[in-house]
Amino acid sequence: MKHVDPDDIRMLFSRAMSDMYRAEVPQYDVLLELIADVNDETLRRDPDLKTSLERAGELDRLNLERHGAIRLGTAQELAAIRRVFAVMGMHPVGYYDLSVAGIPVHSTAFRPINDESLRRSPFRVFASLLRLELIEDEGLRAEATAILAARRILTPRAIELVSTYERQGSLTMEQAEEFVREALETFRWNGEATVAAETYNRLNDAHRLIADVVSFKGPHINHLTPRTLDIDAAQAEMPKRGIAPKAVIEGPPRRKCAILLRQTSFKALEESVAFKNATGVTVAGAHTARFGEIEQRGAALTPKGRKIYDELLASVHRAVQVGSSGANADYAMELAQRFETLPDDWSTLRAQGLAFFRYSATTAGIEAARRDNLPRSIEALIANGFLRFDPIVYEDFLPVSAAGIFQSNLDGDAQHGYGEGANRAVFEEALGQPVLDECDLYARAEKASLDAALDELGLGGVALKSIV
Ligand code: OOG
Ligand code: NI
Repeated sequence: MKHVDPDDIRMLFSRAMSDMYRAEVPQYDVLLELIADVNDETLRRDPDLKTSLERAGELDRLNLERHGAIRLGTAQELAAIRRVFAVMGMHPVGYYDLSVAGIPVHSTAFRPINDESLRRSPFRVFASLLRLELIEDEGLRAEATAILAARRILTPRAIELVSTYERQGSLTMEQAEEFVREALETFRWNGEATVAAETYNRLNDAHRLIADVVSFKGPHINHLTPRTLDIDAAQAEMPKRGIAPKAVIEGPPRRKCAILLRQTSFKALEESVAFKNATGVTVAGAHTARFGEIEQRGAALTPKGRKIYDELLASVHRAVQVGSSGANADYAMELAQRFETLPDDWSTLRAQGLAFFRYSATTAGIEAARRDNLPRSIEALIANGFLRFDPIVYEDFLPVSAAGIFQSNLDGDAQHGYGEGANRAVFEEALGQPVLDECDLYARAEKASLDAALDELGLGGVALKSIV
């Protein structure tokens, strides 16, 4: 029997999620149209970009979503979801503590981890686990815990198919299609709250996010995020199409050499909810949680580069309070100015060891190798045009940006200060395995590309002067 590659299951799943979300959140459909228009216009203005995307096989999948996000209530749910995503070749990478930003969750990203899988379908899910221990009111905490303990977020058939996958090591096409249909049910919006309006209100008063996680049947997908080639243009275009964007674009400023991740979103929409009161009578209410986001990705930074990024960003945040009236233009200016100290050309970023790169042998290099005419250092190979390097795309998230995305959809909410800091060990125990280290993955991809390129040049195993 023919077995399906996890990459193909992920592709099926992300398409199904997209169709479902477009039907559920009409503004998201408008956002997708906007993105497609901005991308078309950017490609028209920049034929070189078009050629390079074409060469990389990126053009066809340009307007596909790159990520989504969910919020889970318990350790058991997180562990179960890990098994679901594993079927689709998505593994937990990175740990993000958001409690420092006043958000009672910690998170990871389930994503493909090798080059080929990322190329085929880069879809990933930012998954947060609610930290009930951060609810101060003991009674409310106990109530929320009991509500969550009673719910089952996976369908019985989804659980069976996950076990089948684990037993067989793969699924047949028929099983894969059924798995995607069943898994989709976990993330579907359901406007029937599992709690009374009165309970919802108390949870909501503790934190909007707590109400969002605890009051419903499962972890509804709360946004999907397509890729844009020009996030500044997309941000400017949103109000023109009746979409209210968040105040500022998160992440680094616009640069010649794009780094890490820039993101913006539109404000969550109010959706009607049916609450059931104690006597079984339905009461109409509303909930705001679901939104749309866009992202533009750049190069992955090394720990050294990332440290500089974090420090520069922190200095911007100290100087300008985002969200205070009139501060948005100041913020953008401050950000651009402070980041001027970070080199903005690929050669310097590489030479200083600030970003990760993928190396490849050039045609000239392969010809020179045939004539046995190659220098014996990486730097000289590059200088002679025998070895080329391209930035490795950042595939992960940024905690400060994620906090900004969360917060833009919790507006009106008082700032919460949660004293307790990160608790990675608790998160990993809930998950049932350690999260993978993103820097490790980039470093390995870089090394593998360099080894392969040197092999191609006949220099494999030859002692060379090192890269940086
Ligand atoms: C997740 C917010 C973070 C991102 O892209 O950084 C996020 C959420 O709202 O659940 O999606
Ligand atoms: Ni997001």
